[in-house]
Amino acid sequence: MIKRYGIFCFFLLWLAGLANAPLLRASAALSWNPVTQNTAGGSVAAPVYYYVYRDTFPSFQPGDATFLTATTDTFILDADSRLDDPAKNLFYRVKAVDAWGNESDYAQTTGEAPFVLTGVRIWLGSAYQAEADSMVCALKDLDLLPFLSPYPESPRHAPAFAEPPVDWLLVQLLRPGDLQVAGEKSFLLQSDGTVTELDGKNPVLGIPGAEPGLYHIRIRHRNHLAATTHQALALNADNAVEVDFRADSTLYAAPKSACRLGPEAWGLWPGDLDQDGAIAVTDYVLWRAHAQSDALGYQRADLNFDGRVTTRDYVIWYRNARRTAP
Ligand SMILES: [Ca+2]
Ligand SMILES: [Ca+2]
Repeated sequence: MIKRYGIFCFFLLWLAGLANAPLLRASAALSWNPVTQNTAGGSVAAPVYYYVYRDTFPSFQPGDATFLTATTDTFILDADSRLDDPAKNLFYRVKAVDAWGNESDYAQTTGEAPFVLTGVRIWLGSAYQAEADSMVCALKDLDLLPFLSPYPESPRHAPAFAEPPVDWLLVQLLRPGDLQVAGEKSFLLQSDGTVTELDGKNPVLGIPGAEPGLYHIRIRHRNHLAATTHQALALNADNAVEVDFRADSTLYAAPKSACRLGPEAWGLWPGDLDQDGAIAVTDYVLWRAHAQSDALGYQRADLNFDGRVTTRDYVIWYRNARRTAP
């Protein structure tokens, strides 16, 4: 029988001056309460080892690829160079294993920044195919999707695509009231509408920078109209609250921001090339500027995702500009 242990974890980040280094280097101290008894109140077979796992996003899965160290101490000092990178946050998980191989649950994920978890499903208007009830994107087959996120607010880099996604998305948390961005992160959109981590599978999205609380979720795509949840949702760091924009138009804050794609399918309107929140003449101007070239590539004005900017993209803009006009 495997006995379970409870374990609690603490995290501290500080800047340490190295003797011969003129610059301050960041270090992270991670400590936890020792495990002394199992959940049935029995004693623990010493020695107890603590396994520490580390990665750059909060919803990472502990495993061989993320294993950092095993120790009988109840703390570690981490000096990974990524701690010095303001664009990256490191997160840690710890579990205890006793001499008999009994394991604790993982302590709650902790790290450089507070975070909340969510899950999002959504369709992109110009990629959705009603017959298949999924999205197709020629950019996948043409090998034109970049490994670097196109959103400078969250410049993530995917090492590789196991299965090419439809595109990159930016998930933002907006504070109720002033609607300012409290946290944002780039993720990948899969053809079934699921937004995932960079492995293309993990649907739990960790948004760093935000304490647990109430947030509107806004989904941004580089050439579609953004959508925001009508209601603020109570998000936390333990369970991912799921939002399915595909099935319910009442989820959208502005009724016109929900693009009807089928009897019960909703998604984002294609056409907001300049990302100003409207499909208007300024988007047409951008389209026209890019339509001068016959270049094949990952282009904002390519609304139908075939790799080129042509009149087919203009037709999509024209149709949607009329429908979404105020
Ligand atoms: Ca626009
Ligand atoms: Ca096109």
